[in-house]
Amino acid sequence: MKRAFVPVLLILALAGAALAFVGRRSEIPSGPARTVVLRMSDYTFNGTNPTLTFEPGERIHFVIRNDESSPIRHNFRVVGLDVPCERELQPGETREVTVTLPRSGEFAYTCCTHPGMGGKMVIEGR
Ligand SMILES: [Cu+2]
Repeated sequence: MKRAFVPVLLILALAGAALAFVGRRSEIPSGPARTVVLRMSDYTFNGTNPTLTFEPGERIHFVIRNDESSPIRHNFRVVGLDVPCERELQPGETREVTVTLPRSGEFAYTCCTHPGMGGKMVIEGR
């Protein structure tokens, strides 16, 4: 009697965990963060200061690298998100920061040292 009971409980527990996981995935993209690489060179991000688009509530792992070939220092921030200016990056240095985005909105990413250097981040609803 006891021997049959334990596997049944185990199966029920596993099924419950699977359902909970599926339910969560349908609401918000979760799991590992998506990596977005931004290279700072010639006073731009990725050459063109592109508009970056994201999904609501997405988790993003930003990798910001100073790729200048001359001794120009840069400093990354996102206005309106919890990504403030930090210490300046020397050429070759990298800063990594992970954020969970809100459900909607538009934000500006920029270099604290060079205010004209930067672009837009747009969260696209469905
Ligand atoms: Cu800069």
